[in-house]
Amino acid sequence: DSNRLTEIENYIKSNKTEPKEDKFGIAEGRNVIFVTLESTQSFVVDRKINGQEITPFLNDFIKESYYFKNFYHQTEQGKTSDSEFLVANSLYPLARGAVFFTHSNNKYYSTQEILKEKGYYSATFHANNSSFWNRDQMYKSFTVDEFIDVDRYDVNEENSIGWGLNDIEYFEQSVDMMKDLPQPFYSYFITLTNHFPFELEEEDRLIDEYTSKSKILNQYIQTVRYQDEALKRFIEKLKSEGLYENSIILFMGDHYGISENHNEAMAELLGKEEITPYENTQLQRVPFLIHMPGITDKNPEIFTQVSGQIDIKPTLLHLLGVNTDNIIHFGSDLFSDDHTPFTVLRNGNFITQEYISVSGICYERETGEVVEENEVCSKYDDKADKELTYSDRIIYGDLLRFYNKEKKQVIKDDESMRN
Ligand code: GP9
Ligand code: MN
Repeated sequence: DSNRLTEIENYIKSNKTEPKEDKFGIAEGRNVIFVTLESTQSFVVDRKINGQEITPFLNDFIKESYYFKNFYHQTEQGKTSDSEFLVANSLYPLARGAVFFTHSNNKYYSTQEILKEKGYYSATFHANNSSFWNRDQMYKSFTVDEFIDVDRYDVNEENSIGWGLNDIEYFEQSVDMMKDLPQPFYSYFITLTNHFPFELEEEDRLIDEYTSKSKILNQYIQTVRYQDEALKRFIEKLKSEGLYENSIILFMGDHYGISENHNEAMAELLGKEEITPYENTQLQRVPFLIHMPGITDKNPEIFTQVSGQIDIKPTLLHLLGVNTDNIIHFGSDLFSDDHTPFTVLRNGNFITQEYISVSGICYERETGEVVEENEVCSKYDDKADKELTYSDRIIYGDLLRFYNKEKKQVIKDDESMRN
C-alpha cells in the first residue's frame, strides 16, 4: 500500500537540500548531451604512460569544465544498464541481477519523462541490438522518445571491432542523426570500444604499448586512449555542426573496467605496493564532468566532495531549472551548500568525506590508514542501509505506482483504493 511509500518519502524529505541559487537554471533550455564512457575509471585521467598522456583530450576538457574527482560508480551486475538506471531515476540498482531485466514494467519517473513535461525530446544513441540489457522494454518505462540502435548505423567490417561499431565512427554517424532531433533534446550516448576485452585495430593504437604482465590492462590503456580521440572528434563535430554552444555536455564513466584479477599489474601502474581493499574501493571512482560552453570554460572548477551516480539526476535537473522537491529520489544536488558528502556503493561499502568503510573496516579516506575507533564509520551504517533498503523496497514493490506525477505527491491510501 501507499503508506510504504510515504515512509520513504519522509526519509527523503528529511534529507532534502536546497539548490544553489546561482547555479539553478543556468543551463535552462539547453540541449543535453550525456555521454557514458564505457569501463572508464578515474585513474586514467591525468596519468602518463612512458611520458604519454592516456587521455590528452579529457585532461584539457576538464580544464574547461566542472570536474568531480571523488565520484564513484554505484553499479552491480547490471553494469552499463545499472548506470543508466541510476542516472534516469536516482534510485539504486539491485544487489543481484539487473533491474533492467527484472523490473522493466515498473512505474518510474525518469529524467527523460520529467524533461518531456518541460518540452524536451529524448533519444538514446547506442550501436547495439535494442534488446541488449532489455533496453527496448525499459526505455518504454522511462518514456525515451527514440532509441537509435544498431539498425540505424552503417556497421561494416572496416568500421567495427570487438563489440561493434568503433567509437569514432559511432560519434560521426550519431551527430549526423542528432541534427534531425527536435530541440531542446536530452540525448544519451553509450560508447562501446573501451569494453572488455579491449580489442583495437593496429592503426587505432595511439599510445605506445604498455607492458605489464596483464594483457588486459595493457590493451585497456590503448582503448581508453582511442576513446579519448573519439571524444575529441565528437566535440569538434558538435562545434562544426552548430550543436555545441547551446548545450550542456556531461561525461560519466559507467563502471570499472579492470577487475581485481589484475591487481598486481594495477599496483605497479599506480606505483603502490599492493591493491588493498581500500585501494580497490578508491579504484571504483569514475570520471564525471559537466561542461557548459560560455560558463564552465570561463570558470572551470574541480570538486573534491564525495559523490556518486545517484547524485546526477537532481544536479542536472537543477541546472536545467527543474524543481525536484517532490520527486522521489535518493541523490542530492552536488552544488547545494548543504549536500552531505556520502556515497554508498551497491555492495554496502560507503564513503564519507573523511572515511571509507569497506567490509566493516574503517579507513581514513585520504591516507588509507585503518581507523581503530570504528564508531566514526559505524555511525553511518544505518544511513547506508536505509538508502539501499528503501530503494530496493520501491523497486520490489513497484511503489512509484502510488505516486501521482501531475500532483507531484504520494497518493493517499483511500485514493489509491479507488484507482
Ligand atoms: C552493451 C554495452 C556494454 O550494450 O552497454 O554493456 P556492459 O557489459 O558494459 O554492461
Ligand atoms: Mn559498460
